[in-house]
Amino acid sequence: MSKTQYKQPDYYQIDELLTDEHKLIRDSVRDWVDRSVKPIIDESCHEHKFHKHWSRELGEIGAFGPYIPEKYGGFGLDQISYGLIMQELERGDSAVRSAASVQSSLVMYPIYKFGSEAQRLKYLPKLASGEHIGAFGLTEPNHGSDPGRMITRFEDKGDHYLLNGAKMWITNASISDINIVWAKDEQGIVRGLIVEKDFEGFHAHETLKKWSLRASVTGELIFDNVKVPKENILPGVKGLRGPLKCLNSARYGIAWGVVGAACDCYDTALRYSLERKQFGKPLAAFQLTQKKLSEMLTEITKAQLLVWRLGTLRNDDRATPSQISMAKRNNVDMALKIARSSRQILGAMGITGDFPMMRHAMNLESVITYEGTHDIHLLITGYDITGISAF
Ligand code: TGC
Ligand code: FAD
Repeated sequence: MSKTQYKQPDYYQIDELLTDEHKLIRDSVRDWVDRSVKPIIDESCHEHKFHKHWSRELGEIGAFGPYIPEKYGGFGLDQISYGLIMQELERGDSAVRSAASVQSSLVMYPIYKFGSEAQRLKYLPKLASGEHIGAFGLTEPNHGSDPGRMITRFEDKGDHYLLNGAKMWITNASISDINIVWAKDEQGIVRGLIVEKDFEGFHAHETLKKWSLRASVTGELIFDNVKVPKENILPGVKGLRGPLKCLNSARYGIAWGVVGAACDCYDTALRYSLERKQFGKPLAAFQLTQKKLSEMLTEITKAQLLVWRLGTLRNDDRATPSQISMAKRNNVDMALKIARSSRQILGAMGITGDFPMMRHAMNLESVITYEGTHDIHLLITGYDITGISAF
């Protein structure tokens, strides 16, 4: 089956809700994925490799900071456009969407929202073009779901800050040029610091042997008495709500992205089931196959409507963090179930790299954990409903 046969499911004609510009953006990212990701992604995963040329190309197609104003190298697009870009990238692979999520929502967004004008002008254009890669350090070896208890600290040494601690499971860790590092000051208040890769005392190591997101670089950031210039603190935010606001943007992108992975799995399974015959009939003729396909399409359609509505709320700056949590949780779970179910439709062929299901399923095991686990997002909804924190 050729990649160009891909037909995105659109059972409720959601395309009619998109503008011509949205469709143009989506189609151009889809073309890039078909040209630059699909042909090499299986090999990249086997080799545990994120291709450097992807970064420059992601910059060229507008996937880095699509909603950041053009003045800073971004594209000034709306939130639906951002979502559509993430959807197309994750149809290729979650690792490619991760690269764009981290760069856009976890590195460019905090510099744009909380940075000084000098920081914006210095860092954003090179991040937008893909010349520089960014990373976001919140999680620590002993603090994942509870980042408020982080132990990474910095002291005021008069003409600079002195940073000590470590961050773990950080996307882009060993390939990043700049890192947004969340650390506590001497009063225990969380602040954001921009740590450049050449600062003395800063080390990064890649975490290898992952069975998930193999085409993404994940690693550790270590700060051993790192001297951070005072102008590198993000002046516009104090407290845990700083990193959590960045996560709202990234979680929103994930809620869209995983729809792309689910559509890729569904589309592949549908076409395979129409071609492959057993007992003298196409697999698609069996009721049990039709049940699987019907349930997949129903769940994809619900997920598509959820993110479209969330995008319109975000365009009006009205989406709440809890609404974003609900969409992230629902859509990742939906995509993971579809990856597994569609894999079964292909029988033994489904476990090979000739088809995308196993790769998507393995990736989605990370996606259901990072940016807040499945259960943490459920507790966020529970808190919102009841007013009682059950963390
Ligand atoms: P809590 O006391 O509830 O809140 C502390 C302050 O933050 C505010 N807040 C938010 N603000 C904006 N957006 C949100 N989503 C917010 N959630 C909370 C809150 O109002 C409060 O503000 P203030 O001004 O009153 O101080 O904090 P808590 O310690 O009880 O924890 C809350 C919890 C569990 C929801 C939160 O910490 C959480 O979301 N945990 C999950 C951690 C997580 O998502 N980590 C992600 C790391 S980055 C990552 O995974 C990148 S993967 C990248 C990729 O490759 O794509
Ligand atoms: P833990 O917090 O130890 O949780 C373990 C289990 O306990 C989970 O099932 C969780 O749901 C459950 N649990 C925890 N607390 C509660 C509770 N109160 N009630 C009920 N259940 C609970 N982080 C970054 O900062 N930057 C990155 O770029 C980044 N990239 C990542 C890339 C990958 C590939 C992965 C896998 C992770 C990445 N992370 C990153 C880290 C990620 O955000 C954390 O793994 C995640 O927040 C969960 O933390 P943890 O792994 O320490 O699990």
